[in-house]
Amino acid sequence: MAFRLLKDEVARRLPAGRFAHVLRVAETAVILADRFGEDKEKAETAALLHDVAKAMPKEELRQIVEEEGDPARVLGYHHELWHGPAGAVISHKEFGITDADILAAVRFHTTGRAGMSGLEKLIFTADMIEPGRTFPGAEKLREEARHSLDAAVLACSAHNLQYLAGVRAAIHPDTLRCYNDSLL
Ligand code: DGI
Ligand code: FE
Ligand code: FE
Ligand code: FE
Repeated sequence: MAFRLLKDEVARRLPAGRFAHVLRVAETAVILADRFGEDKEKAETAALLHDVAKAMPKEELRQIVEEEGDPARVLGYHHELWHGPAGAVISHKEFGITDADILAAVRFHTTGRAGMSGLEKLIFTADMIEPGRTFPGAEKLREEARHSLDAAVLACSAHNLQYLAGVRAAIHPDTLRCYNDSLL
């Protein structure tokens, strides 16, 4: 699917504010791909699709994740974690994406995981540092992403853990593994 069509189809599925975030993630992902030698087209495609399931009703998300057997075991955790896996299913089935790396980048963009590919790291990072993110500490994460993708993943991952523990949210095993793995 051409970017233009893909963009229109993603726009159709999201409220305007969320779609604007998706476009900023795509711009950020292309910059990071350039900086760290990743495939720019794959980065843009994965970024455009990363939140494609974000506006779907919770029960629809649950059904999609259940149907594929919940391989990442997200259903026992907060429903915020369901849109990545569901988005990967939709990217494959409805957008015809077959590239396993793009699908993994969409699937794991919220939690991260151990052993991420360059593209997965890039989408995980771009989602957190796109220019619309203004949370305390965002600028520090952008700074890390100026010189090293691995340093950026570690910083984003540490930020996530601190935030989640701060609000007493349950931490998904992949979120924790992402952090531990990025220390190595
Ligand atoms: O979809 P976005 O808002 O662009 O960002 P996201 O998909 O990275 O994160 C969605 C939410 O998921 C965010 O509020 C943080 C939360 N989250 C990330 N990891 C975990 C988590 N929530 C829980 N409960 N556990 C996690 O491990
Ligand atoms: Fe997301
Ligand atoms: Fe994220
Ligand atoms: Fe996002």
